[in-house]
Amino acid sequence: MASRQNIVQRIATLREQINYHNYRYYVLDDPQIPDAEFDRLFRELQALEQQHPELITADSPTQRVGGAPLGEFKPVRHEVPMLSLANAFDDIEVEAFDQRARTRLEVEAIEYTAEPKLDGLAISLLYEQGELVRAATRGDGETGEEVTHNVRTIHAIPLRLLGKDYPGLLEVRGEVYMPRRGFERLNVEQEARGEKAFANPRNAAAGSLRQLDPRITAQRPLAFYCYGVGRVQGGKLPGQHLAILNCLREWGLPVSGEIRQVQGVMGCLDYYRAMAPRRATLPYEIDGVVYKVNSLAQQQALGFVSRAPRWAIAHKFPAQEEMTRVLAIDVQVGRTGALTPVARLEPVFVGGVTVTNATLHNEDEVHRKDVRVGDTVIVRRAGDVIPEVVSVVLSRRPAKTAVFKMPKQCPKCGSQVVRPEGQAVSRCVGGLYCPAQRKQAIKHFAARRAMDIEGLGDKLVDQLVDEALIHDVADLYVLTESQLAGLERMGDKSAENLIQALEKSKHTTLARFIYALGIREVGEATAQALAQYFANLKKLEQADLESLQQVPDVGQVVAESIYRFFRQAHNREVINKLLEAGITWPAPVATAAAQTLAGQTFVLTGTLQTMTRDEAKQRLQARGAKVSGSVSKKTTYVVAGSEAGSKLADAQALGVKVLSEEELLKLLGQSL
Ligand code: D41
Repeated sequence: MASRQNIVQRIATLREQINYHNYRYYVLDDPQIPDAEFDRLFRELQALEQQHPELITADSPTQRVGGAPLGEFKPVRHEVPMLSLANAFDDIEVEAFDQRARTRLEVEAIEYTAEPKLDGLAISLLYEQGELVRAATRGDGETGEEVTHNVRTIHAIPLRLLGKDYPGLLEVRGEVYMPRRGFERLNVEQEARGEKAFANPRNAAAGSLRQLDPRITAQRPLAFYCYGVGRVQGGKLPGQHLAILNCLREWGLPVSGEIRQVQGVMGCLDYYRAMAPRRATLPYEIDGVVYKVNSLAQQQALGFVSRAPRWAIAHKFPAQEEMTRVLAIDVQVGRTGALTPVARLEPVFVGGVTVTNATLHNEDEVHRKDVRVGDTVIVRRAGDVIPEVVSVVLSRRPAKTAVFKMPKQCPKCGSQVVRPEGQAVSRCVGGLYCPAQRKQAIKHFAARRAMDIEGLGDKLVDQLVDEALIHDVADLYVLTESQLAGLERMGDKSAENLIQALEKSKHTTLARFIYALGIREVGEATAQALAQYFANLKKLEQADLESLQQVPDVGQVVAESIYRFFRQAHNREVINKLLEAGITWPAPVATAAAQTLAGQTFVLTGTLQTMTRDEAKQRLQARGAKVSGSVSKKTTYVVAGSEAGSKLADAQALGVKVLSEEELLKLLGQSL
């Protein structure tokens, strides 16, 4: 058995190793061992501590989450006040800041540090003899709230400092933030739980630190960068800001890798201009950069005014969020018929551009945010993405507003709008007729595997529609050579060729024609199955949902899409025009089998020897039978193959006659 001395030693070694690897991972961003190895060390320590609870210390890496939820947050007075930062919104304000500082210091140029300004919340960490003993929010700078229990759960924050040469008492200051990816993941989880999504990473970070139950905070992807120190006793720190941060990093505290030493105000502005385009690609949100006088002696000489140092300033990026009013909510129709609600806004300057529209994504989004015409909303433009409405400022909602309703008719063509169950997107069923979908539909119609109209490329379709020479696919067949020859980049010869290609395309097959119609959910294979089953366009047009579902591989969704397509008068009109234009296909070769099984309903179960169930279904249907998925009193026969399951039992229970495969073949006029 291991001696107590050995166990004490092993626990100390494990803690040291875990702290070191945590440091490699969170501070240096350069892990040395795989996660699995780290987990192994961690579990070994956990096991030893469980066997020897008297050896557990508060700064052990296993002790990040512990204790019961708090009843309230205790106030903490900051002995050295946490100052605020003055803002500069343009170069001129930065130059004025530099000018004031140079005048006071009576120097030609000042050495600054430049660092990103994280959009999180400022906190203070108190280390005594290297051990984290207290964490507090900034509050009003004089008094904050104690959040030690929550801050301990943030893995980037060491519970114990590394090395030995840190001051006996060290107050570290920095920003707790939530990286973008963690924020996105958290919001997905929040919505899955039916809870409210956070409007931005800053709110998410603040909300996560303000939890009374640290177990909740522990599940939030929080991170931390330090940007300065407060109280320091029992040790000396260097005389430059950047050198101090480098010390903090060596003691295991995370410091941004983006901090630079720069010369004079030009150095500051260069840093700003280099950072601006990188803003969207950083793994965390920043709302500007911060310039600080590097020399502590100069900092001291400058002092502060009304709680803000004269030696530091935040140079803000243009705001990414602004408030404005919703003038209208329009619905746009996309290429595929998808309807997107868009908020028309009173023009507002956000993130460096004037925004007049913001997407509302889909019907559910509008209702979740409850955006209404007349509302004051917060709009956001992050990076280069499309501006979006973040939330409604409810306190500013005018008296009479109406809940948004998705139109029942397409705003472009008046066709029916449908939203399939379980889907977020509403669509116009206008298809061939809807102008928004027309170009797309015509391109599809002309495609090689559809009507195969040689020479009718995408650009030409765009031109023809834009010049109003065609409105639907049927118009293609009344185009004249002279109309075509008049188009840009179109010679007499190509016009003649296209007319010939159009003539040639009139001789097609029913399957190609059905595919060319561009019915949603109907690809080539389904078009072929439909052609084979119905053999005749009129029958397909008139088919009800039930008979559509009799076609192999056609389920409810596809059947509904086909059914709806043919219920649109416009679609039938276009089809008639096409037929009048002379589109033909050979009549079905095989004359339909005698409808010997008409009026009978079959259910197939188990494995058949001579054919698949799908083939059996097709052959039964070819003779006029219906094939159903479940057994009822209306079922004529259940055909049971080997390993037949519950359907066979259902048949026996309901007294439905059961057929063997041999008997089925006899009915089909064959033998085994
Ligand atoms: O990244 C930040 N949000 C940040 C905030 C930063 N990089 N540096 C900061 N420096 C200071 C001084 C100069 C006062 C030490 C700050 C803040 N203050 C600050 N954060 C919230 C209030 C003040």
